[in-house]
Amino acid sequence: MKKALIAAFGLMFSFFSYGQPSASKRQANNEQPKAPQSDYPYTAIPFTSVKLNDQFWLPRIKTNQAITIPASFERCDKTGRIKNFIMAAEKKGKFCTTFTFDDTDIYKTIEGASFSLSLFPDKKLELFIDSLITIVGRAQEPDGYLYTARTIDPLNPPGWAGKERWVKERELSHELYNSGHLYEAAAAHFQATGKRNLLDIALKNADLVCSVFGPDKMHTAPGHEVVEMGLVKLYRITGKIEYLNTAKFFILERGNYKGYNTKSKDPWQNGAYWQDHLPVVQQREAIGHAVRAGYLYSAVADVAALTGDKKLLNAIDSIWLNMVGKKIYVQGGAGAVGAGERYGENYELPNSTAYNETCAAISNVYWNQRMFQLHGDAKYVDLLEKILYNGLLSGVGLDGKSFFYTNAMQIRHNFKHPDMEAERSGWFECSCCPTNVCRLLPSVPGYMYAQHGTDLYVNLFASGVATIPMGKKSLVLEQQNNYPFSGDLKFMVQSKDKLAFTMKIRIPGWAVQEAIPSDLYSFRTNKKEEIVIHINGTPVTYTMDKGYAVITREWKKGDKVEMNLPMNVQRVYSNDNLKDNKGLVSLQRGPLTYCAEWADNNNRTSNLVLPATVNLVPEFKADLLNGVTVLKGEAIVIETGKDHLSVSSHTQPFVAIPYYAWANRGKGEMNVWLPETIKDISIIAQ
Ligand code: FUB
Ligand code: ZN
Repeated sequence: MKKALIAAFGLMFSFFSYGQPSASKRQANNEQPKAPQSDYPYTAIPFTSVKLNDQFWLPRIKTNQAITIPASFERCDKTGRIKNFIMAAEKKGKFCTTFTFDDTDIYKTIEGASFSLSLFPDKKLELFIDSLITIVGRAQEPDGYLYTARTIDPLNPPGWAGKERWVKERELSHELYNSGHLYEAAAAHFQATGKRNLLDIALKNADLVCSVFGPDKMHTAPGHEVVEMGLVKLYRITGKIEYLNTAKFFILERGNYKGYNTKSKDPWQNGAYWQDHLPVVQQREAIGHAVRAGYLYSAVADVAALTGDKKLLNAIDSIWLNMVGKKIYVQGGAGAVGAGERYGENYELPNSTAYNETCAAISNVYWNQRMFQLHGDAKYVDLLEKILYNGLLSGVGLDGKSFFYTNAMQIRHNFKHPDMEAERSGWFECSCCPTNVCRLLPSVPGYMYAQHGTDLYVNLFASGVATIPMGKKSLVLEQQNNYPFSGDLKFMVQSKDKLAFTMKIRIPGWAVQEAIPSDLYSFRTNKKEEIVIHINGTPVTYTMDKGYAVITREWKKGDKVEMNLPMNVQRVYSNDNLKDNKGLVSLQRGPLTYCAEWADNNNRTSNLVLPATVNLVPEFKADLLNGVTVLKGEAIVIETGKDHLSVSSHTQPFVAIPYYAWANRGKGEMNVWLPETIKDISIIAQ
């Protein structure tokens, strides 16, 4: 299989060889980034400083490089996404894909490939990206405009593009969305390779965008946010203040459009679909299209950090509280409603039609990381971890080339709904999710550590070695564990210099009986177990600060910190306001949400009852789903008689698997939530 893919990759490479990097490509990094006036107080340690050797993330990151990224480039080619750029360069032909944002699949895959190159250098991949960048560059118009949907045939653009540049930006065109993903890709590529070929294309486009939009220029709130985040990244690289100003301008532009019907409840009519119903500083609720929302909230955090704008900070803090308290599924999925791919009302979290777009989970990881960087509080990392291991990771199959666009909470054999995917697909007509996965996975090690003065934050757990600057010296810190299946954690100082600093190790909420940092979900028991920390074999006293165990000392080579996070099987219940979950229980162990899948439960799960008295026992199965801990017990099965006139029940062995691993063994039923008792039996057809 691997050989075949490498061969396919070689073919693609020769196919694109006309686009070899031009001689004008400049290697030099001659931009002099200026330090911003203010910034995030908590600085993330870059993913390139963390070398994983764990059994969970490293294999996935490698699969991403070996399988997902080549498959994604191949699919961009086969579906005509690359042809669009070639036609735009030649100014002839007809835009040959469906969506005006299809260019972004190439940008996102380049971004993911660039991140991946930083971890695993690969000359062939680097050259292939260069050849693609040449094609992208040729499609750019002389003034920097880059949008194949219009450039191919400007007199006959597809309907969504609008007759003229930017006229449909607010509702449909995605011109600035395309720009945003270009900037993000360019930043990643420049940082990975030091090459300016994509960066120069992006800067030329950004200069155009900044010359068109602004207080004395064109006023439009971008229809699909992400350009704001992208501009911030270009600002960080170049120090050019216009990029930051334009990002802030776009954020403040929201809520100004006068054409909405403010009385309407319809999010397209009142502007909420685009988070455009109110000025951002007045917004208090996670609302509208969930991916757009996540990118907006991330950018608001960026701009608040970089400008010190307190009103933006207040808004983003309130929106976060609303999201975590009323609008997130137990596995970290967001965006409950399929019509508009959007957040529902408070506590509107239906299981049968849960939408939970993979991109929404990804955008939520970006947002929570930024919230942590603003506040240094472990609760944001608790949520990030929940999303990462569950609602996001379910979006990619174990094979690395099959994906979910929506992430279901339950699949029932006789319930069909257009949004409910029971099977993964290799690609989608709107293929934002697979290419977003490409770029998220290699950056996972970048969420593990952060610094604030002499405080080192250990946020995520995975075996590997991190090199972290400490003044003029460096700390080399090794983690050894078998997370997320075991809570046995070891942290070893490997650097030779003695270093005085404070280690702040996140004690996950789930380890101290907190299902989520709100009252939306809770565990059955409140009994907290004390978490004992040993240093070099001796228990130490420590204080807790914002969810972190705080240990200050002079650290020396060989120092070993050990702790054991309790990995009890937890029964999770919902807030009473969440009506869809009345009488239902879900299961969690460590950071993992579990589900029951047909393959382990006699082909059905929608007929299972899991009484509160059932003891669930974890068991590691090395040969199942690439190695998972399953939960075993006994469930009650409700069955209708063959005569269809009687009902009976019996017990049956019950197995739950980690939610992220479902739908890797064919199509069938799945439930995250199960009833604990039989309250009622419906005999009305559903
Ligand atoms: O509009 C661009 C992308 O397509 C969105 O982020 C996804 O939700 C999908 O609609
Ligand atoms: Zn998506």
